[in-house]
Amino acid sequence: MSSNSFGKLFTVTTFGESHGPAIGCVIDGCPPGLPISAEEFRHDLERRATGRSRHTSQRRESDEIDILSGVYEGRTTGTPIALLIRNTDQRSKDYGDIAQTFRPGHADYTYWQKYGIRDPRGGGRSSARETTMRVAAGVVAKKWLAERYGVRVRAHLSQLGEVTPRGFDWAAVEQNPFFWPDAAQVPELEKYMDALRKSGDSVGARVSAVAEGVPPGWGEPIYGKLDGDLAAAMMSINAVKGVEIGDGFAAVAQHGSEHRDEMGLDGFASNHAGGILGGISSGQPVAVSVAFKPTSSILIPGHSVNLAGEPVEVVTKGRHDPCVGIRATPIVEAMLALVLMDHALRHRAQCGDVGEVQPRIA
Ligand code: EPS
Repeated sequence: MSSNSFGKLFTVTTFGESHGPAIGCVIDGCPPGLPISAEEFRHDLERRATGRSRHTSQRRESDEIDILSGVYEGRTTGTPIALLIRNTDQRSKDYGDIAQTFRPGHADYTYWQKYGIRDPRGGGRSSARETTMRVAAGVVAKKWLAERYGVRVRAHLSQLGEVTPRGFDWAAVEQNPFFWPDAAQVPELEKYMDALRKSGDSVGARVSAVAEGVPPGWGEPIYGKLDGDLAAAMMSINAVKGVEIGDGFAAVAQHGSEHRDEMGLDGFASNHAGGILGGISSGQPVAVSVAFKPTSSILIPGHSVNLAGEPVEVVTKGRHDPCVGIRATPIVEAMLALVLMDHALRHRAQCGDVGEVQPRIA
């Protein structure tokens, strides 16, 4: 299997399967001198992890990270940073039936068609378990972006099924298991998720992320546009079916007079563009939102075929997420940070001598 690496100058390669002995990543191209410790990964890994609330998969991994290389006396050395997490709570017998068939709506079928062999245990390489290492790499990127440029990357759930936030407060987001920006709605979401779980079904979600403090100039037209790379990064997350930058698909029904972000010497009057013009950051917050499909591993029986080419009924048992979008909030954040860090380094490499150009309005 190829294409397990991501980024041009800040490169992340992940490896490992959901029920294999370990998962890991190698981060190459990190500038030297960034202070980082194993402890610093804990917070974001916990935010993404399974088994931290009743609304997610109940698999319990400790997600203890081991820094194998690239860090000396608490600082990055500029050499590859290798990170490893051992899998400790695999329950492969849940996948006994699935090994012989294909879950409708799952990568089971396409992996089989492509490779002619697959590791069905926990979804193998197609499992959301892989996203653990994206979040780990994102910790490094977020820290470097914050220290070097003052960039702050945050995300929240912006839709769960049909439910949308009525109010908005960043302070609420980290105070509930849904990363939801309106604390008053949390009991409603709990009820919604409890009923969904009982029904054995799953539901989709939307995650919105913002990076504040991104300077103008990041992004490489034509084929390395910042929004193009963001779209690819977000689409590479398991279960993602749509990505919007700024107003995204709402722009279809807008007029130019409405969509354009008018400029004055004190800044932009709006941010319909999501902080990117012509594939280059404008200096406004970079805003991206991501659609997650309802997961296919559900208890509702569905039609499929088995390896013998016979029609079968599939029911997926095990410890699955009724809404994988909830845990995806830190993953979207991480992917945004990874793309920005890669582009920050790419911008420095080609245009580092350009310096600050006037007028600078945001
Ligand atoms: C997943 C199925 C479940 C989740 C897993 C993602 O795995 P299992 O059936 O082995 O419990 O727990 O998520 C993680 C382990 C994780 O760390 O994100 C899937 O099918 O994608």
